[in-house]
Amino acid sequence: MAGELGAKAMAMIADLARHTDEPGRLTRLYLSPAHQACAEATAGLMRNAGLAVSMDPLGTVVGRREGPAPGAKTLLVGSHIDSVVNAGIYDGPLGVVCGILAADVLRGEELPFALEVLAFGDEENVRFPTSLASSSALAGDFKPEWLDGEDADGVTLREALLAFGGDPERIGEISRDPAGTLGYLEVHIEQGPVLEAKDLSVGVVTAINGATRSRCTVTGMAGHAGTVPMGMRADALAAAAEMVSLVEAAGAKARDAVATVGVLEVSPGALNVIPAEARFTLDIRAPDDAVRAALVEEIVSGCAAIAARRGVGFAEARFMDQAATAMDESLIRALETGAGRAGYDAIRLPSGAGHDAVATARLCPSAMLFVRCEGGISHNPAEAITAADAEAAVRTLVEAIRAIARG
Ligand code: HGY
Ligand code: MN
Ligand code: MN
Repeated sequence: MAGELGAKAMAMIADLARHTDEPGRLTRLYLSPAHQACAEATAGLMRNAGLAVSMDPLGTVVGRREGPAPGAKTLLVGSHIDSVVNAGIYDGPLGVVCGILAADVLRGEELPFALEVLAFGDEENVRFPTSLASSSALAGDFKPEWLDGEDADGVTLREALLAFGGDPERIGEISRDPAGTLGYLEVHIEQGPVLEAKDLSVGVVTAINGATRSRCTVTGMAGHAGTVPMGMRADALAAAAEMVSLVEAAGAKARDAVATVGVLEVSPGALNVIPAEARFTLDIRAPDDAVRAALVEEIVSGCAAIAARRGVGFAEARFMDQAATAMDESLIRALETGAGRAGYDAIRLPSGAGHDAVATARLCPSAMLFVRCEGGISHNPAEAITAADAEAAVRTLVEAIRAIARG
């Protein structure tokens, strides 16, 4: 049943969805003007919930409620406000909005810890070759070389961060003291079909699949499409096409794994020029790290063999190697208790998608609450949830925080 909290959540998410870099569809990449505007709007929502707001050197918006006494531990609640290209509006913002609404509900109640709501800016890692950069910084895992990574226009993360108002020199200040951090909770759409199939509003995540991501370059030789005989070509695109088929076949064969080429760019990109270069991305995931490592090896060596046979170059630049990450049992139980007290059944289920909780789990106990989404669709403007399920998420989160407070 949709109540006031569900309606508020849907309105807040719709409000944040207005901030896009591409009119007519939602694209909000890390450190873009739309990210800046969305961060400011998120700060306003946090202030309305009674939180003291700041922005950290990487652009994460932090809303903080102080603990009962100096030195009290901090419970972190959050998710991300960056998006993929032509995104849905719930992937990320749902978790930030649920955290803000929970803080608002709990405003008058004593808590034995401080509470922070975080809106991370680089979870999707679509713009720069990074790996959960903004949440990794909390765990002290920000890699300095990420600052030199470039986007499609050749802008470095450092340049974009300075233009955003961030501070590359103060990133070290973001890392948190594990001893002072109670844990991290993240509410997120399931991005899969399980909860809908079981007719459940919410579920609790057991573990998050491991992921490997790379940018690959195939180097051939430009030539005249009308004069170079087929057997004398170094066609970068034809080679890449064979590699893409290899990726799909290997992913389909491996146990519980997925392998995707999401981006393929060709240059010079003229119909009568034999392609000189093809650039594509690899995204390879599995719940079992050994299965993923073997699949990565099979794909990369397979691409190299295709390149050798065709007389083209092949280079793989890996920028993510995230191990599979188990969620914290005691926080899993707190979320289950929360769901029960809020009046919802919940199951445990794994996450095929990556999340900021992978990074925070290197800092503190972390756990995630999944929310049913229509058809399991995500990374697609058709992404949808109901106000009733948003209500279930906020109420479950509030009760889970109360359960943690009761110890
Ligand atoms: O790609 C993912 O798994 C997440 O949406 N960043
Ligand atoms: Mn997400
Ligand atoms: Mn996503």
